[in-house]
Amino acid sequence: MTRTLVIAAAQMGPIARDEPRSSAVARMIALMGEAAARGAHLVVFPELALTTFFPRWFMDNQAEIDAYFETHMPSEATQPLFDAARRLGVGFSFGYAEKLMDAEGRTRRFNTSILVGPDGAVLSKYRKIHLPGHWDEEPWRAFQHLEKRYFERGDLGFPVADALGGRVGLCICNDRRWPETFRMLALQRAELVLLGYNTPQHYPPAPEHDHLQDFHNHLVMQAGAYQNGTWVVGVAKAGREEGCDLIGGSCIIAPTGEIVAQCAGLGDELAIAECDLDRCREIQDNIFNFPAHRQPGEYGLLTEITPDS
Ligand code: ING
Repeated sequence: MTRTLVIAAAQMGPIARDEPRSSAVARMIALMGEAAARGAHLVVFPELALTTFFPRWFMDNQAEIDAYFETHMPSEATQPLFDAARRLGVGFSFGYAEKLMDAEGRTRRFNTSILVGPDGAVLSKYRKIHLPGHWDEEPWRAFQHLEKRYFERGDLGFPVADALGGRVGLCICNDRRWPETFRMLALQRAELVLLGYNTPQHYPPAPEHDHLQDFHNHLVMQAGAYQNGTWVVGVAKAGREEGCDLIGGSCIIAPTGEIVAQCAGLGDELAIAECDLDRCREIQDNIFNFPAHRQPGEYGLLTEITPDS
């Protein structure tokens, strides 16, 4: 009996600044229904899937910023998505802006992703650790990237959950560019890594790399998959969103690093593949058999905290 999951990468096109959550959720339910009809067990949605990518604008009115955050999950707006998943019997993951009051009474804000089982139970939660961009308004940029201003660094580590018959890890967008992310998940025996992203075609600090964004997107996810022997599902919020072109390229990647399914457009679109979780063994028992070949005693620098690390 193989542990094969039919997984759908559920890419979403642009979400307008004034698009209500109910509209984004309706689009997600439509994608989920089509995925279930095509046999999917798991549907993966993008980062910050409920609203437009608001870190592209400088805001200093906290109430205006907080309008993009969820204070409960499921919330009134997302309850229909949880209900649809339960009705269809599918698991799903998606990203959203999370706002909470902690035990000390402090307000916390994170760029968050959750994995929800077919029964509607939240099986895993991750808060984005690698926050790209900058803190202050930088008017020279065609658009801002203020994740460091609007979110705190995640405080849940890199979680791997027993879910859907396998070991499932979560990360978000910029995390995929850092090899440590995939290695942290693989060292906890991840077999499947789910991530969403909002990635502009234009990268203001290095516009000479704009034509490389799609290449870098797949490069880092394919490397992460192969070097750790995990399946990787990367899902875009894509298209021209409030004048900012976001790349697509949502895909499902095998533990060999091969892309086995990919979205072709920049709108709401599914890419579906049968993912045999046991195929991780081909890599994790051989070329990247950590106990046999990895040399952590030589890697001390990797976790040293120095001014230039
Ligand atoms: N977006 C981008 C990402 O890491 C970025 C930020 C774009 C970094 C291009 C470097 C180059 O895909 C988010 N949301 O992290």
